[in-house]
Amino acid sequence: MRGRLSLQLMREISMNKAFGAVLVVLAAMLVVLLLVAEFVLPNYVSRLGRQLAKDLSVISGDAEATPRIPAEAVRSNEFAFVFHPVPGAETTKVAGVIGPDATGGFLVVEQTDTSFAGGDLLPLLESRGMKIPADPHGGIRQLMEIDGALIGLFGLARDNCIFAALIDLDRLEFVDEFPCMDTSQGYIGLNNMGGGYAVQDDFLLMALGTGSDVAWSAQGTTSQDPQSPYGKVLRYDIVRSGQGVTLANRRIYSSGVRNPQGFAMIDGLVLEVEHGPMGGDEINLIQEDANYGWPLYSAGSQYNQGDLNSFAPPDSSFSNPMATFVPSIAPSDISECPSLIANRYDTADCVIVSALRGQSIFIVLGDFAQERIWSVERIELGIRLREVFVHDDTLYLVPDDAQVLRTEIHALACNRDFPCGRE
Ligand SMILES: [Ca+2]
Repeated sequence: MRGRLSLQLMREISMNKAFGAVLVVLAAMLVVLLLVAEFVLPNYVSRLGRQLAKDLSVISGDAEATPRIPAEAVRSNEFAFVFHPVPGAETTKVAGVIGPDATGGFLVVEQTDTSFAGGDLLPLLESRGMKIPADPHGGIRQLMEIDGALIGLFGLARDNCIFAALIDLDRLEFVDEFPCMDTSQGYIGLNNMGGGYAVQDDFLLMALGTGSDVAWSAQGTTSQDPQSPYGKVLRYDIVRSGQGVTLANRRIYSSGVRNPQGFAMIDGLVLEVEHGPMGGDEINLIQEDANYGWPLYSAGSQYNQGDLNSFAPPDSSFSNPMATFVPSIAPSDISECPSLIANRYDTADCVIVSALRGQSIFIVLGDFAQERIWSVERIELGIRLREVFVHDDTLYLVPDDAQVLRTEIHALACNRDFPCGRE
């Protein structure tokens, strides 16, 4: 009995030992798991993270020279954008960027530039009694390239007037000179002379801003004056000859624009972005004989909170914008989408809008022939952008006070037809 008891006791003790050993092993395993969780897994995760960051971060060594450029990938809903500053392609306040050429170089023309391929502009202006006014800011507002020929839209001054002119920068010759606006009649806004152009086979569409004050009433404005080329989209015939390219037969194509900033040609359609009043920045589909309303009909209000503009009821004689940005973004340019983005949204038309004040790019989708916009996605970059363009299917951005940015795009959204990570 006693022996049985002690055997039983020994069994129990042995079982307790075994149980204790199991506990020790379990505790040891737990410690190992905790150690793995504490040290190994994070390393593994961070290795993945580092790899992802490496894949999606700026590789160019020039990134530090322009610290405001996003150093890491900026994500939209379905894409990651990585920005590579282009060495040497510095910009401050550009009138236009041409390139890249075969060597990867860009021609960057600043609004203050006076020396071009054709020579120094100042003696030519002096010989005609003209100058580039410092206030309001004159100079080249838009660089246009037509079959390789470069033509600039300038804001110039003479006597008591300020006016716009087109100058061939290769031959340093005047192509067109626009009427004088009397500076004694109030503020003249050379900053409102705008820009934006589109080449369509044998003609050019070019926007010319109001140039005049941005008052709400028609008084003192030019956009609704059928005699004035200001506040209009102008059409020129492109004349090609052995001497190169020149422009002829200027006429008003459409009217009622305020301060146009850029054009994009999408499947033969011309889209324009312009600076409107506060809450009235627009995307317009540019059509012959259309009137875009300024200053009689527009969304938004004055920046000084003065008189409100008329936006209701719609006046059928004016064309509504395809979209208005509220709050204002100061759109600076508009471009076709690179194919990676365009293909992702292949049932939609696609453009990218850049913004100064908005410091963003916007992916805009819609049915443009029907003047319909379905979505506007804002991608904040935190830098003022003056131009956006696509060259060889690569998206380029032109910021203020920084280098031209080549944009690398990765698809984040994916499915069978649209694999992840395509560039
Ligand atoms: Ca308008």
